[in-house]
Amino acid sequence: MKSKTNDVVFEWIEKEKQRQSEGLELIPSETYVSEAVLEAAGSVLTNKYSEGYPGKRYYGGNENVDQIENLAIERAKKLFNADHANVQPHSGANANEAVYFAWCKPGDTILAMALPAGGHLTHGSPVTRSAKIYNFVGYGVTEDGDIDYDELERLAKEYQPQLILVGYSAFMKVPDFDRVKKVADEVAKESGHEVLLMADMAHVAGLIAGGVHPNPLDHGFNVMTTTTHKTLRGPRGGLILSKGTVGNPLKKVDKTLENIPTLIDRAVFPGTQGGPLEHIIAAKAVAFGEDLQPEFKDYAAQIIENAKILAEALKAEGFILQGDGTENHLILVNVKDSFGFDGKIYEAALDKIGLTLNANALPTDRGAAFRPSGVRLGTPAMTTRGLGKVEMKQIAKWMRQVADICQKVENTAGLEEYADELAALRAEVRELALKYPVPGAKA
Ligand code: DSN
Repeated sequence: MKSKTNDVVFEWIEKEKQRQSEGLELIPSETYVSEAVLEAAGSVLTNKYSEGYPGKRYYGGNENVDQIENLAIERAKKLFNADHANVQPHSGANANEAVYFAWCKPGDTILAMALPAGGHLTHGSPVTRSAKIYNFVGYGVTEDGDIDYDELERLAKEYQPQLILVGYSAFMKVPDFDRVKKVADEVAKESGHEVLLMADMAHVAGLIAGGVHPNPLDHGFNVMTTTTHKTLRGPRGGLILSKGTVGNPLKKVDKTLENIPTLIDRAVFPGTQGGPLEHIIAAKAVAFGEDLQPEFKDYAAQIIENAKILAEALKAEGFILQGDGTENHLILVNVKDSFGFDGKIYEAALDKIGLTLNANALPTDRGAAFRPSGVRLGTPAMTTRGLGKVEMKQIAKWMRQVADICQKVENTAGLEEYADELAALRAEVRELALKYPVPGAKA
């Protein structure tokens, strides 16, 4: 839809539509929302203040907003077999922050996957606010890329954390939730305090909703956080799901695992956020409605199938993969060991041909965040556009051709020498991309 105004902003939006349409999006945390999700996100609901919760607002005029937020909550609960859903977090970071705030007091210990192992910034990276408030202890991954469960158990027994977190943004295995639950039960018994089990499933929430990945809430976890814009194909935002008794968010409750739904509501508002983004909550409700449809199960299954095909094709082209493949939507390529250059130059070169992914540190990188040895890619976006087996193999071929160019240059500036080759590849990518339109990017 073309804007009716002449503001230059809309020229840039049109250019972004073109960029998205003419390129292939391989960033594993991105996908494309439906036109219905876009419409809700761009609606008049953005005009409304709704602090509080449905039926318990601090402003009048919320009769329509209440219906929408309740629908978002009910759909989210159904998708994840949860007793409670808080749909107000503005982002995944806010969702995580609210859970820590709901359960922990300053100085409490949280055991989470370390950032270099594939964890997330909000899981205790020293540069975050949470890390200054809580005592984060980090577990790692084994050589084959799985969670180091022995280390997790050893650290849990040693530090007796109040909260154990399973979650990640660069991890390609399916976690053993039962094993972590067993560790939490043992820590609770030995320490005498309850241990909150939290899963940050931002990357794989759509796979869980689609029934092709286990649901931590079905394996004894108390809380699951996620963003809504990754595999769930919703608007940019956060979501917290939990098991327990749902109480009145305006009333204080005891700090028990059973009360975690109410503790979370109070931690989101007024604990850590003000007015909810009801236009985004409406878009979440629309997306969750789409995620409940049978076709979404096909989408989720196809994401994994495409990822496995792409992983095998990359291996056949000479790429070394972390964990030697993938069990979900995400692939970590060790470009340094494969071809001798770093992830940053490879990211820049692929950008030039319209393949978008991101340079990413590998667990073996130490303090090399700006020149990491790997790149991270995935299939949620390409699967939404309808690409399949043939196209996955073609993408691997292009990636090898670009790798061959990168091997011949010293730095990003050196790519200029190969501008003609890169332009020819760019034209091939564009031709394929335009055959698979981006939902919502029509002229
Ligand atoms: N930035 C997201 C990702 O790309 O994984 C996580 O928040």
